[in-house]
Amino acid sequence: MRSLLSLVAVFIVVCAALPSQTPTVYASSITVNITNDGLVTDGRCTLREAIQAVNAAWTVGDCATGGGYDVITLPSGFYQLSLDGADEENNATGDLDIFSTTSSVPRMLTIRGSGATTTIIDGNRLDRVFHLVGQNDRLVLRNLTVRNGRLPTPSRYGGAGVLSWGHIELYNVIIENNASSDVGGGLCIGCGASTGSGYLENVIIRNNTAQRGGGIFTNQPLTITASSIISNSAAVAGGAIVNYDALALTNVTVSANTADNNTGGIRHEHGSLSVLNSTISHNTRAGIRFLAGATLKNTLLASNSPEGNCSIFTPPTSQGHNLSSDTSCASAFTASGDLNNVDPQLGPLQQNGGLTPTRALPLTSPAVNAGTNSGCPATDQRGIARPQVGTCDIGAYELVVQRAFMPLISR
Ligand SMILES: [Ca+2]
Ligand SMILES: [Ca+2]
Ligand SMILES: [Ca+2]
Repeated sequence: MRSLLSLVAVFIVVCAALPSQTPTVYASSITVNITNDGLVTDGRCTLREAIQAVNAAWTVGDCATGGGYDVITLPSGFYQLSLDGADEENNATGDLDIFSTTSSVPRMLTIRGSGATTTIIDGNRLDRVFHLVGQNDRLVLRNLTVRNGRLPTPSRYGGAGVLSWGHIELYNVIIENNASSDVGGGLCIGCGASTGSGYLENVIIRNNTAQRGGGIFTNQPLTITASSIISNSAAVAGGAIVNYDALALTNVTVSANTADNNTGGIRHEHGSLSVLNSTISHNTRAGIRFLAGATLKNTLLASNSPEGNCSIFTPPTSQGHNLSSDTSCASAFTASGDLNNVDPQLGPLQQNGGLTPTRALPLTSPAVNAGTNSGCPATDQRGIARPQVGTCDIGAYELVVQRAFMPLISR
């Protein structure tokens, strides 16, 4: 026993000595083998038991022992939560609470599905779905869908799909059909705690609803790349996103979001906003409401109405080569390469290759080859290499010009 205790002590010292917040100690891999919800010793390992094993850093139910840098593997299937209950952080009922206490030693959990369309975690409209509670911890979700979380009363902090009080990373994830009666329909970073941060890559946030921030509400740093925030709605403002901290978008499509009061697209309330090679289009009210400092480059805003593409209270800084389909951005889009009142001829929101929906540019679009290569990302939202034909396009989509096939004519 003493040797075990000293081993544990050594482990803790080693962890504490690690320089970054990335734990490198690999502890265990837990494979869930039943789609049911529950905490019952019955020979099968549920998702809730697997998370409990990670939280306890020990054996719980019928799952492998957790602790350290854990990986939970979720085979393809429909995982529907069924233990009703709310406002508790111990993973007993309702939302799946990850790292229920805050530890001074950062921990990390990866939950890995088999694919965004094949591993589905359904909240059954009982409570939110995932809650990262540990403020120093990291949760990585890969290759899965989070849907049908529901927060019927504002006391539940917001974030009906996912609420993060620590650092969260999403890769190839769909967050859809979640409903918050407060803020953050799909995702909330820092709601109720003002801690945490987020990174999203190849993520689709769609059909989520809230009072403010239908898709996302964040009061902490958030970086989004190669993702689509689409068809979300807010009863008040910020159909796609409400931001209060440092928000950075690269190769992101924000489209078809709605708000009843103002700003169907992005309501930038406070902090900083950086937008690079993104497409903000076809949102109701306004595309972006600028209430704090922002920078835009190679970014396309189109058909946001009736308030226009830009709703300017604090003027944003153009870093050049932005395009607006109307004149609402003209006071700010005065840098080199900026285009105002120009129709980009966007295609419909659909799968155009890659993992997320986009709006394509036709060859005749004035956005094609109108960006700057300076600071242009290496690929577009779909993963197509940039630049094509020598110059980056404006927006999240880079047009690949196909050479016409010239048939050999035999004489
Ligand atoms: Ca909770
Ligand atoms: Ca819970
Ligand atoms: Ca190009």
